[in-house]
Amino acid sequence: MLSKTRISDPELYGLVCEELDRQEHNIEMIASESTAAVELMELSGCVFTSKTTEGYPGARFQAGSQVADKMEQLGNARARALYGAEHANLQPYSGSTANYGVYAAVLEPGDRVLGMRLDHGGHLTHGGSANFMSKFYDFIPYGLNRETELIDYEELERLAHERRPKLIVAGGSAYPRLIDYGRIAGIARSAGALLMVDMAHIAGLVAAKVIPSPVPHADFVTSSTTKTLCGPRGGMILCRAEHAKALDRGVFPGSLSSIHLNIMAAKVWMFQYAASDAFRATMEQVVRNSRALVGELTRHGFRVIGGGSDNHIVLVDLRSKKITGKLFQDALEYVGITVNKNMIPFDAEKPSVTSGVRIGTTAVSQRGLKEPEIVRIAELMARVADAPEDRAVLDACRADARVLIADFPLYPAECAP
Ligand code: DSN
Repeated sequence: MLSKTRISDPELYGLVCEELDRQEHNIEMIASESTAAVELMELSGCVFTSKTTEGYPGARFQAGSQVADKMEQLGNARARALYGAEHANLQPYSGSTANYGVYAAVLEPGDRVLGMRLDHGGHLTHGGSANFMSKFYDFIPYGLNRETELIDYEELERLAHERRPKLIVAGGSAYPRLIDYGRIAGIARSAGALLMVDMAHIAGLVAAKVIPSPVPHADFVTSSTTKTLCGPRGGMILCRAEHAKALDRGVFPGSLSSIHLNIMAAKVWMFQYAASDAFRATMEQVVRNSRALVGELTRHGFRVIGGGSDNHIVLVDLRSKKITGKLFQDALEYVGITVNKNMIPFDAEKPSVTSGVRIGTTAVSQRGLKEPEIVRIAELMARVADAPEDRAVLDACRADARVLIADFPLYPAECAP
């Protein structure tokens, strides 16, 4: 791969090599990341890149779209089969634009929407004040119960009945436990609201049937395709047949234009892979690794938000260690363990500092790391937390981290990009 770029743009080629080297030698634990299969990179750069098309199969705005039609139909069929969904739309460019597609399909300016607070584990596009959606719609936030650190379903129900939203949005980007979709669907029905579940983070675990699916409960299910689903950087939406027409209009022309057919091709491959036994085994290991990490971090004196993890996310409260999320993130990065600082519920720190970190187990599980390696990673994290500014300790941890990850190549030697 990149044999032409190496000649035509050595400077850029060098940066790609540098990034490959970084990924190869670091322990990547950003919860929204996965490692792209070689096929995903091949397909993301395939000839579909050159084709412009808008609209839907059989009703395009550009000629020459017959092959694109077949490809999109194949992908839609695979997505529907994988998730048991009545309708699929693979055109969104990302999880965020998937959410915009649903909003465009069902909301009018000023409509009310209930979404989980960003600082309690929701997402910017669920009503975050910095996101431009909040200028158009009347977002009302719900959050977590202070004691359990689980979704406060009573508050959600009360808000739904008092504020009568048109749409309830469930799901988030830093929620480590299962969500009771049946309960939220019941609340939505009783309040006359539609339900959208954003399963961006957990789409792979759902596909592998390792955790419960929101699809039977929700009117719309949105997702990015790059997190636990381990696909390309893109998005998708599933919905009930009754909403199919409105949804498709909400995506195109409602919120997006021409399709990224090359990325769509990679999604089509991803759906086939996500139906395989190998993928299921990886997803099972993702959850086992998260649970092992919870156990080990707790043993080392960290406090885990929500009392544990049912998915790929471990959200850690660092206050018992008397360090901030930023300091811990930066110290771990130096050591070669990549995580991100993250607000914890009712956090007193600023978003740029935070009292927590979010750790994800998808990419390390893809590389083959299992519980024994998680024990070693947790121990490294504990050593770093105890001396985050001691260069000698960090250097020793860095050496140990490199030894640990060296046994788990990122790509087989014969197909390294
Ligand atoms: N929402 C961001 C995250 O979860 O990291 C990006 O996808």
